[in-house]
Amino acid sequence: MKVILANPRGFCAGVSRAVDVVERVLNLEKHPVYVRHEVVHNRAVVNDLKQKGAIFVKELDEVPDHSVCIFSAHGVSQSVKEIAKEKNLTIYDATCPLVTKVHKEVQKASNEGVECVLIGHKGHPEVEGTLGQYHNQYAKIYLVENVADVQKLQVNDPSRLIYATQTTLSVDETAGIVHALKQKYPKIAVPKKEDICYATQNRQNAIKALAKEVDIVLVVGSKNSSNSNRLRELAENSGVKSYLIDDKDDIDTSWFVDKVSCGVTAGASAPEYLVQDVVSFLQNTFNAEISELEGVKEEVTFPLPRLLKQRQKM
Ligand code: 10D
Ligand code: SF4
Repeated sequence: MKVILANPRGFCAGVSRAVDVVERVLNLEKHPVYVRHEVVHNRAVVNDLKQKGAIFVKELDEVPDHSVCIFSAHGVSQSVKEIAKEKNLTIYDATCPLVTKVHKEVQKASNEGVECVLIGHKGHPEVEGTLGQYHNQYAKIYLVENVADVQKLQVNDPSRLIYATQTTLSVDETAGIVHALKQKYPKIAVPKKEDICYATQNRQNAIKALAKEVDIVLVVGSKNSSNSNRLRELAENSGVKSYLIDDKDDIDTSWFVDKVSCGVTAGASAPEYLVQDVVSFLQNTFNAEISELEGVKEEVTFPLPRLLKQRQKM
């Protein structure tokens, strides 16, 4: 069998930074380190950080007052920040700067009383955080998940309207939703820079190229990882059977009957060592020959949160 790896795949700059933040804070702080929500949606990453001492919680009411706490890469609402202040928590904010960029657009709209349509998945923590940037007595933020939601939508003032999106959506599906919004609200303002981030876009382009070359695709990523699910869907939409796996132990060898080529990629929150484990498994089981597609080189990096930089100098 042939195994072809997608490129780019795996960790994006926001995830690398968030994991780095947790590791550095664990080394720096003498007190227990709480993390609000899985810092990134990956079981292996979370288990590894738990082993190193991080205490993961769903909400801040599980965190004692005056503690040290990290916000996950997906970001938090303004009300979560207020609770953190009331509880006198020391916060290291691992929100990806590209999520913060979307937060700022939404805050600006809120301050100006411009209504906002957010495209995203209901209940996802990034969406909760972004919705929670909008607080205006007279104007609203609306969440739409698909074109049907756009058709049902009723805004107060179609002449003063913007849209924003979750950063990890399907580029193609979102284009369809944006098209429907523009048809219904011709004056809707477009974000200055795309909200779907570079890493999402690149990994989706890479899996599209990969799906043309293979007859089964494995996506390494956890079930709650939005961007990883989008990769699996994209491969399926290209007509290739695709599976989302946490690691090599999820592989069922019956998937490979009559298959001669297998593509492997990883979501933005899945570490490369899990991909390499999958590759070794395929090599050992099917005597597979390994190659990798060419892809765009990613050179994006983000600075550490200010408080962490300050405290590391002390
Ligand atoms: O579910 P998801 O794709 O938004 O998050 P995950 O933690 O899997 O990947 C990193 C993406 C982030 C933090 C959202 F920008
Ligand atoms: Fe940031 Fe994009 Fe990675 Fe999300 S997927 S953490 S927005 S770089």
